[in-house]
Amino acid sequence: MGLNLAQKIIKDHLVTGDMTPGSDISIRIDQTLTQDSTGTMAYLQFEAIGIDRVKTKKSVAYIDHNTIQSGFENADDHKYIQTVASKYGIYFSKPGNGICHQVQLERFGVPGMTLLGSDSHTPTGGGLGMLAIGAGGLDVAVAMGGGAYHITMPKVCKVNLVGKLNPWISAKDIILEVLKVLTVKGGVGKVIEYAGEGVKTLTVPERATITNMGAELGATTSIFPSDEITKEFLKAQGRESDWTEIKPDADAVYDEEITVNLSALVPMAAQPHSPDRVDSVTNIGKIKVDQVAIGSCTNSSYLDMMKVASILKGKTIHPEVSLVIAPGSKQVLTMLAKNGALADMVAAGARILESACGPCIGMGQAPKTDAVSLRTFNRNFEGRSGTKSAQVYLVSPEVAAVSALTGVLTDPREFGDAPQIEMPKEFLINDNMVIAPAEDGSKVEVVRGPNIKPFPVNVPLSDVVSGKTLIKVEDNITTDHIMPSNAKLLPFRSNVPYLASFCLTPCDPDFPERAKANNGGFIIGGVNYGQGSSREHAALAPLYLGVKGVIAKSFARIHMANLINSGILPMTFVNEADYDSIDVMDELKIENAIEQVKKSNIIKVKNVTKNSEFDVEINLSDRQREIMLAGGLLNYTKNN
Ligand code: MIC
Ligand code: SF4
Repeated sequence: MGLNLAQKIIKDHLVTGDMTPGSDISIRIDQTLTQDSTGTMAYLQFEAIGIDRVKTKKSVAYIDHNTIQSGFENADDHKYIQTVASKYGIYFSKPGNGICHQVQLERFGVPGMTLLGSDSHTPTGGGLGMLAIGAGGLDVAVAMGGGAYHITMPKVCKVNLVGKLNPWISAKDIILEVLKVLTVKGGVGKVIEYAGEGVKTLTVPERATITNMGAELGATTSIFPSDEITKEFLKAQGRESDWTEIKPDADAVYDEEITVNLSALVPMAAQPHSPDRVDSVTNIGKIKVDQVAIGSCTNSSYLDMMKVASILKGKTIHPEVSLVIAPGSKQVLTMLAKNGALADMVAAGARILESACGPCIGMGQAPKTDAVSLRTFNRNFEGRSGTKSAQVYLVSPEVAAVSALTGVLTDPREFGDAPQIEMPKEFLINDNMVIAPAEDGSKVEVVRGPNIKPFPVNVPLSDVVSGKTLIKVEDNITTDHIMPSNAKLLPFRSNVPYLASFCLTPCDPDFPERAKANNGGFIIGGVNYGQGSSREHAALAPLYLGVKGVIAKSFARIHMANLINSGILPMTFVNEADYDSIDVMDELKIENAIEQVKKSNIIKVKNVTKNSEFDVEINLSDRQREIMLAGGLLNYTKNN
């Protein structure tokens, strides 16, 4: 039986386990990446593990999220990351060099390798034929130390691409279509593997847009084959020697399959407040637009920016629209500056931002009250823009640029001829903002500013786990709800005690106080609890507040792993109706917890207040059970 692409790379990297979907496997990690908002914590944890030098083929630390320096905090964290990187053998990408995923694709990604990143959009590397996975910082720290990465062997879902995109339709419309079909939980436990004739019609940056936003499906990762087009891209990046062909066997078998006809796609938008609320731009209609934001790791490549510049050239944006553009990397920005496209954008009225995440994570450019904001980004969760009442629509660069001119959501096919942009034969290569680590790390002094506070570490599991129900939330709660991120809070990513006082406040402003007053307790969640980002702060802040367990209808992959890594029990209802019987402030109790976590899949939970009992499932591997007993991955790693 032939292997598909994902299975081939997993097989090449398999350390333990067998490749039956659903079983626990561990794989060797070739490359890691961190960014600054998760990186500070990841490196503090790496230091706590106590290894002298990273053991990976290449590890890179990026500064791209916390770039607004309205106080000393972000700059302190940058300095910490720069020095810790130098000491332990990690390349350091300076602020201004670009968004981690864009730069990793351009300069470091290698087909067939594994990449683990402390950011949920790490699967961008799948556009190059990498097995690129997002994880919590502690998992990345362990991988940097040479530890294997543990996952559940995913199912592989083939997305068969047929036909060819029509003018004005772009890669963003493909992934929006896939999101419409599969929804934000449709990818959980799966790798999304793209195949079919349509693959050949897509450039590497277009493929990367698709694999990037595969994160919104909840997928373990997404991947394209590495073919002649990949080779051309790497050659243009001066890295032809990094290329190898990687494709599925001719008789490869898949667990699932869907077909997307590229020729039938139309311009799409994801409506507020979920990336899967997708409809065509024509169906949504000509709503008035206040802000247009172009950039983010989804759509900030040279190709995307050139399309935008060509649409804007010689025109002026609508008087009532604020247009902001953040090119994805220094490479992209320099090329735009040299060929005049940047001048066309500025002349049209665009506000140019540095090459960083920026408005995508609420780092500036929060829209006005009740604004309609069109964004080429990947997430439109409520409040993520920095303005709770804003209505964010996710669109392609084409829809964004044309709408910035007309002032209303516009189907670009009304606009005339689509821009024709060629992939450059040579990208402009200048890696002078990537600092190589010191040869001898022992001489490097790690600089720690006052913003860096010790992070919480759990204690081994106790035999009776009890506490109050502190909050009960609905389906699809995101990590942006659990641990909000914006220009005011991101500077405190290395200060969990401070962050904890904002934990879950978008759902209930009193949650942190209630948790403290009751010495912690339980969180009750709905379906897909913890979707979205990889931020382990969404587990560390609850840990700091004393949360002992989360009982949900189902979990998102990375968040569940982060809960386990923090020693917080993730439990799912055996009978979903039990969700309805629990009220906030009910006292819950698990007796004989150590024995139950060691041996059983089903655990009995007493609702002391209601004088009743219900069953929950803990779907844990043997290793995860040991991690739970030890009180988290750090304790477990130290013990072993
Ligand atoms: C995001 O897009 O939500 C982030 C900010 O990049 C996060 C990481 C973080 O919270 O620092 C992610 O996607 O993992
Ligand atoms: Fe940055 Fe946004 Fe991409 Fe997250 S999704 S890495 S915040 S650009």
